[in-house]
Amino acid sequence: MDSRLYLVTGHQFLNGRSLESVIRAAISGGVDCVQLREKDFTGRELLEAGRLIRHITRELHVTFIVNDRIDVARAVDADGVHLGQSDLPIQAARDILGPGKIVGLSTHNVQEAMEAERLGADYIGLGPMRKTMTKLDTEPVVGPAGVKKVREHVSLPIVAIGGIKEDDVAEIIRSGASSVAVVSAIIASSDVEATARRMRQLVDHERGAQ
Ligand code: TZP
Ligand code: MG
Repeated sequence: MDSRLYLVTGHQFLNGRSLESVIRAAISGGVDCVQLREKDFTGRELLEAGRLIRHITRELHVTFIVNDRIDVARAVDADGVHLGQSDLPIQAARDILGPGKIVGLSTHNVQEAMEAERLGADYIGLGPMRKTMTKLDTEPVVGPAGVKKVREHVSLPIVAIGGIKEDDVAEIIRSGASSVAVVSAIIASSDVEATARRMRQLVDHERGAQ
């Protein structure tokens, strides 16, 4: 899992644009991993969106991850799943998905991050970086300082998430994150491709300097 700019879906930000057009524009700008995360979709809606994203990401050679739903990930042959602390354990996901699939875990502190590494996660999500209106039931803000602390204890890829805007990217990557995950900053942008391109360039610039 060597993502640099990770897009998480949020249909509430589409504003009349199609999911397909927004995802294609984001990938053109430099998104290299797409996560399907739609908490209020039915199973059928998830399956339909998952098939669409699988089609696009396969064509464009981008990683495709499904949030929470291991069954949907398997049904659409996603590259992996992203699990929360209360979802099925990592090993159960591996048992269901079979070999070669990516399993990411949401973490919020050093202890959860170290446990994720011990349990064999492929990467960790870490957040929130800032307060965000996209997810209201978040843990306390971790911020770039939290990334730095976690980086001192784990060698897994760290995908920072939560309230990240363009101006935050450089500091977060400098603090030791491998990638930034974004919902609203890219999906709600009036120029998705240009925003993604600038964010990707910021990540590339800082990672090149590491
Ligand atoms: N997990 C922690 S914060 C968050 C998720 C899914 C939402 C991030 O959305 P945004 O719009 O990038 O703040
Ligand atoms: Mg979850």
